[in-house]
Amino acid sequence: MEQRLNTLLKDSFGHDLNTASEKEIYEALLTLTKEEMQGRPRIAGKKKLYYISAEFLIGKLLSNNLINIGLFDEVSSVLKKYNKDITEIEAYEPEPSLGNGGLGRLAACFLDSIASLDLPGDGIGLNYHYGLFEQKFKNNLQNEVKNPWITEKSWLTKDPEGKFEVPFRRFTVTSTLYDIDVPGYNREGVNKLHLFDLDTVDETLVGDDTIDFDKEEIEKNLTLFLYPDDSDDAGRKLRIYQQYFMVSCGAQLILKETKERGGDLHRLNEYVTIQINDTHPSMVIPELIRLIQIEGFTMDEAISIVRKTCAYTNHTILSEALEKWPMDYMEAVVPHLLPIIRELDNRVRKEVADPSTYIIDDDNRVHMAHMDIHYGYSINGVAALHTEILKNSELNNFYRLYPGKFNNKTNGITFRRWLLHCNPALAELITEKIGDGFKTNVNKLTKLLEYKDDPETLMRLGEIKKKKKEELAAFFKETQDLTIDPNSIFDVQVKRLHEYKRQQMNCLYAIYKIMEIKKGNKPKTPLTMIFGAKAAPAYIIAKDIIHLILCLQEYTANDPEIAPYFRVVMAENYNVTKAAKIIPAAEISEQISLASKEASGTSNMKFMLNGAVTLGTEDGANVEIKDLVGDDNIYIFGEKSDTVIDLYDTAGYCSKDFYEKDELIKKLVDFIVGEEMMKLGDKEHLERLYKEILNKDWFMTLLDIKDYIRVKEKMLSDYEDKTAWNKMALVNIAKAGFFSSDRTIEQYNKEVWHLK
Ligand code: 26V
Repeated sequence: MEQRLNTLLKDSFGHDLNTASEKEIYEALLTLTKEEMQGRPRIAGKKKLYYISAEFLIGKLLSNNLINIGLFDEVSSVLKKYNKDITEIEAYEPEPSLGNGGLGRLAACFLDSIASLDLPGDGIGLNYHYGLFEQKFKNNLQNEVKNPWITEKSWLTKDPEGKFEVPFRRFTVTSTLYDIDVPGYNREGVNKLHLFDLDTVDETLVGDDTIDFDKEEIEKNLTLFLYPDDSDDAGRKLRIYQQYFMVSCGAQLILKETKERGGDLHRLNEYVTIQINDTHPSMVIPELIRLIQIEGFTMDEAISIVRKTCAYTNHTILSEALEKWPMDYMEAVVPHLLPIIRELDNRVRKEVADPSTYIIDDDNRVHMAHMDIHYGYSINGVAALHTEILKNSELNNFYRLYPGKFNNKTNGITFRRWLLHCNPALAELITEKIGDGFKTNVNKLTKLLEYKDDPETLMRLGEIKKKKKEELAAFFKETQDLTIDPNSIFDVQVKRLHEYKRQQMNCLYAIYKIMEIKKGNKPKTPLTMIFGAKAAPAYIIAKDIIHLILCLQEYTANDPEIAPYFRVVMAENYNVTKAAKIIPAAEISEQISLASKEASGTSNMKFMLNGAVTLGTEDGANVEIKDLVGDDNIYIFGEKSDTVIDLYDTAGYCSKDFYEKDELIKKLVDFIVGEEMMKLGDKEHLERLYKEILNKDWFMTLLDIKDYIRVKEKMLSDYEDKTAWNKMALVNIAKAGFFSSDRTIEQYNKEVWHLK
């Protein structure tokens, strides 16, 4: 290894491990790891999975790839010999910006697990040059700038087999394909993540420090950004261009590979299964039907083949996130799909009496999820409660038509990244206590329960947490010049910014804490509230909430009565890399969505695995966490999903009533536009947020705020008994095995894909 690295360094830079810079060492390791993976066989089998997704939030890959191919320890010790640290070397790797939140990170965890279970399955997505935006804070506001992540040397490898013609209404483009190898943990073979792109994309369309660009020139802009602004017609059409490009390339690749493997297209479903990750790739259904007809099949045959091949995962019940594309937009972009979509709709109309399930609605919009459900063979939710809500309310009309198609696959996370890599000291302690069997069989983690009353183990858990808190404090100092106290309680909410996730409710708690300290009720142990979140650039209220958090950050840092006891901080540009630093340092995991709205959540699982205790509503996978750890090891508050669904059905929630009837609530909400905040913040933003909460509050913050405060206060007072706290942490770690994405993938394979 040492010699190989030295040779690589010599050949590329004329250096060796003594003289090379950290960046050069990074590049040499990148080359070495890529070579190693390229020498490995493709995972094969008669039937192959294609996981199509608009997002793959893969994060940095160096350490994780080294862990999976079994070279991490060797590389680390060679580097150590030269006084280098692999984490510092990895700092030179840019984080690919190919996703937004949980949906994209889930796709990445799934790829890791699919390869680790030795199942043949590739990802199909797009190679966005500037990805999602990079978040920058200025004047306590979020600014968005482009996020160039593709450097000359990267994990991408051009694949000459990836040239496909994709026809649009007015022109045809030819794709280029980049691949990233996906190695399994302790496995011989690799799968691939295929990222399609266009050679004609022109990065100079986007200036420095902005995300604006000319939306008209599709051949130049198609793969510049993930989720380009869709607040105008051109933006919405661009999204259709992107989606069609992705699925047309994907479908052509799938048919080509199937034929190469000697597969008979009549029985495509015996060779291929396609998992549609949310509705962004839904056009793969009509596109495959189109392509199969070109192969000489009738419409009837093509439909029947595709119906047995595609499966759909639903990730949200929020109606604004369930895509419905106007027919005239589709006509303008992909007119050749319309006869097929109309035919699919006509067949539904002939068979089904219920108009609410039609694919094309009265306003001439195509409901992508409806197409998936009628013409896919499986539909799944991502946590037990979410699937029940789909079956019993949100998609009940479909469930009654196709009860057998509905199934649950509770999400999971890869323990390689979210334990072994991000918290090696914790992994070591676990190994010392129960052996390393848990690395390949996560259920063995429950053996840790034998140590739940062992003072030494509990103390060491506390020490590991403390170390991670110190590292995070140093990181905040270094990156944002923010001072936080590692002896304070770290209370963390990191996730996309959305009103249903209720970061604004957490802000109201911060205001409560400020008011209490001002009254003289100082906390025994200081508290640090840590946020991390990006808001969609056109989501005004979400950006107002960020503004409030940043104003609270400034206020708590500068008020001498508050600062020693309480701080609010917000990590800039929250991403996978930051998650790996923040989550292991967390003690309280905030999972406070309005019950019924968070399909699953996956950070809740990462926190649990790293020994944080959940403060949450009975929503998404929190419900399953609660069932596993028991009521004594989780803090639950708020109204349940049934009540919430009822309140929506009856329009029974009025935030103003809560505001007017409760003096405390009134004070908390008024603080947003009070003297302190107005001095630091922008009137327009703060007033808009204030009015939103007072007059609308669509996600019912004020419904749960009192119970939230009550339970959070109880949690903070329980923290004072460190041994009891560490015991809760231990139980959470021990019970986290269920949330391994290996378990999720095993279930997909057994119940949906049937690969090997
Ligand atoms: C997307 C958007 C985009 C435009 C603004 C409004 C809006 C609202 C919601 C969404 C969500 C899209 C789907 C999604 O990301 N779902 C997440 O999927 C995770 C993986 O299954 C799951 O853990 C999260 O609970 C779920 O929110």
